[in-house]
Amino acid sequence: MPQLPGQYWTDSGSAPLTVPNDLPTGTYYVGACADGPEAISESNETNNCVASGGTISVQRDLQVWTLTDPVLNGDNYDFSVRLRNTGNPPTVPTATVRRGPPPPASG
Ligand SMILES: [Ca+2]
Ligand SMILES: [Ca+2]
Repeated sequence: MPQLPGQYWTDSGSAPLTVPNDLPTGTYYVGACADGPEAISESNETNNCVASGGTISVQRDLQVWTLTDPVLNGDNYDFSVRLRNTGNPPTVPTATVRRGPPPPASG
């Protein structure tokens, strides 16, 4: 719909915001830009973007919560691992099985 001079265009509602897993931890804001693709030539290109007043905190903390000892079962070892994200945003953790000496104790 074409915008007449001085008219407002409103888009409201709720949209999911997916935080990429590789986004470093930190504090972020949400920005909105008119003419986001910068496809429209304007008399003032410097007033197109606004940042949210509130911020999003990205503070993931994935942990191995429990790990059972491996039990030989035929040619395989069975074990169980339980992972936990104690931070935010929602993150689907993945477990990696490694062999070798145990890692140094933490803390
Ligand atoms: Ca523009
Ligand atoms: Ca503008």
